[in-house]
Amino acid sequence: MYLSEYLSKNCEDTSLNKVIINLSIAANKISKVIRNLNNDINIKGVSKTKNFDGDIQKPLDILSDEMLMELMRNAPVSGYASEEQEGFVDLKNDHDLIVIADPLDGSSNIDVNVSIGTIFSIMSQNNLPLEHAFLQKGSKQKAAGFFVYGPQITLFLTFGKGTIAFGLDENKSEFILINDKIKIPKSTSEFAINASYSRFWDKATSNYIKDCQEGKDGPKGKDFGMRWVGSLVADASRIFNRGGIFLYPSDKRLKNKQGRLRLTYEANPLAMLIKEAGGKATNGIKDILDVEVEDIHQRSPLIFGSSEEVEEFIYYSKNL
Ligand code: AHM
Ligand code: MG
Repeated sequence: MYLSEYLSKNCEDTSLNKVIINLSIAANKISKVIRNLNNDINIKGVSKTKNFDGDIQKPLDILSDEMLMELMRNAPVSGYASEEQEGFVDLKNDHDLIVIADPLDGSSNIDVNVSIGTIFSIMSQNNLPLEHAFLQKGSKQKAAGFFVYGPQITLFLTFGKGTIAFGLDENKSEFILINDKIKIPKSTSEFAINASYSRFWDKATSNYIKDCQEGKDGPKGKDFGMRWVGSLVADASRIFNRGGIFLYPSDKRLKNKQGRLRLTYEANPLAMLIKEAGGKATNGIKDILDVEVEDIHQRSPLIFGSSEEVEEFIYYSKNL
């Protein structure tokens, strides 16, 4: 079943449907630019600029942001915000929905041909001025999802009735239903963390990972494997498919004191998808969806995945 048909059968909110369809059109366009080496934008070594926060912006980051914004202008959306722009864009209309996006997550992986993606979060403006609407908690999201530009182009989507996966049929330029009820296994023996930062970790993370590594010989009593792509959408796809726990905790580096990943366009959409698939997402203390938002670009620790293992990490955080 195609995405449009699925939405019209299962989601009564026609405005929301239109926004999701336009996001899928943007993703289809972005994926084509990524895959086509015969264009200036994709050639290695083209100049890189920095965004307002000092992150390297590749031409593809900027192009993806522009493509998304263009398609949001043609959807019932009143405001758009993204990782690539400091403030939000007021689309100057009376529509109710707002969209926050990470247009190209994991873009440091473009040159090495590893999966990257687009993450999005959709909320109602709820009659708030836009500057307040963008600071609503993750629990207010109406829909969330991410596209993965990998060997296959996939979409993980939720509009509050479970988490669903679609894959792109490139001949027809249509997303087709792959799985209408993703269920993340409760238990897992696979963790994902950038272990090169271990010297900066807090006690809870250090002890938790040490116990995973001790495997059968340690308190957890089972062996663990480790996977880390370094691209949130790719690590998350794996977890939606076969379970696991992903950890990007806060650490002692000055710029990572509040974590590295962004709350509004990385942690919140991931947390809604995870919850709808039976998993859990936390900052170590609080459910991600309940964390207060003070800034569009606020960072947050993010730990998510199989519920039993995430609960165990929370236990380590609260008891150390
Ligand atoms: P980006 O949004 O600037 O691409 O950064 C987000 C990425 C995630 O995809 C990934 O999980 C993380 O940053 C990797 O960080 P690190 O390079 O510190 O391991
Ligand atoms: Mg990102």
